[in-house]
Amino acid sequence: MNSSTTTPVTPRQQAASNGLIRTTFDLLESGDKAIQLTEDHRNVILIMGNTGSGKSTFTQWIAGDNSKLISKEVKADTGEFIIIDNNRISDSTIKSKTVFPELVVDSRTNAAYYDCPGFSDTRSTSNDIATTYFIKKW
Ligand SMILES: Nc1nc2c(ncn2[C@@H]2O[C@H](COP(=O)(O)OP(=O)(O)OP(=O)(O)O)[C@@H](O)[C@H]2O)c(=O)[nH]1
Ligand SMILES: [Mg+2]
Repeated sequence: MNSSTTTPVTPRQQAASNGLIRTTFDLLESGDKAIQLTEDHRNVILIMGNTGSGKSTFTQWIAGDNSKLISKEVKADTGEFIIIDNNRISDSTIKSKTVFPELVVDSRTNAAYYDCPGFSDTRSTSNDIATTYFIKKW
């Protein structure tokens, strides 16, 4: 029998994959507690897309409290502005922001939106797994 096809796992690789599994389960556990389920809305709108594409900004604009949206100049005298809310919207760095789907209800129309975390999360594989899991679950 040829045993040369199997490569033994080093203790370092084992520790890394244990860490990944732990982080993933921690995220799934905290998401299950953090996500607000809504019994009041039979139809919800999922806002999905790549990370940094503007999902949180769009959700805040269409359904949230617009008074929290602030225009901020990226660098002095460049004329480049970004939209911030000091909470849900990312600050134009490449870091992903939204962790779990967040329920935003439009107080005027009562429409319910879930602002989802982005695909191709820049944080970690664990975040990508959690994103896929929560979007499928809800
Ligand atoms: N110029 C411009 N910038 C935008 C627009 N929408 C969002 N941004 C900026 O893009 C960046 C990312 O926006 P977010 O709304 O946080 O993106 P996201 O899709 O929710 O990102 P994740 O939660 O990380 O998946 C922020 O700096 C926003 O200010 C837009 O229509 N035009
Ligand atoms: Mg977001």
